[in-house]
Amino acid sequence: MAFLRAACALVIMALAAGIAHAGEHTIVIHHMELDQIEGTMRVGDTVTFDNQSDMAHNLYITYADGTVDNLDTQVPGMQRTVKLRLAGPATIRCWIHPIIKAELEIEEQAEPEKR
Ligand SMILES: [Cu+2]
Repeated sequence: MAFLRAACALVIMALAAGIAHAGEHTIVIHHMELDQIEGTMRVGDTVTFDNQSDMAHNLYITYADGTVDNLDTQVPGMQRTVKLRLAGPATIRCWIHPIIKAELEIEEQAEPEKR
């Protein structure tokens, strides 16, 4: 019985950890560059781009399979949010300013072991 309760507690803890893994990240857009990307990005995480520059941007993210999520135009002061949907290397770029480019590595969702 005690074993069963312990196993149950483990499952609940694992579930809670899984929920906690759906992280939220914010990346500030400066004049012509993005903030450094920090922390581990995982599938299911949301990334909010905060345009603190004085010009409009239109970011898009290209996933490992070549598919694209377009964030549409964001004028100064506007935030746009994207939910990461595929693991692997990805690239963030701006349609308007090809000089803006950031690489990121998206990890699988709810990976139990930590590096
Ligand atoms: Cu731009």
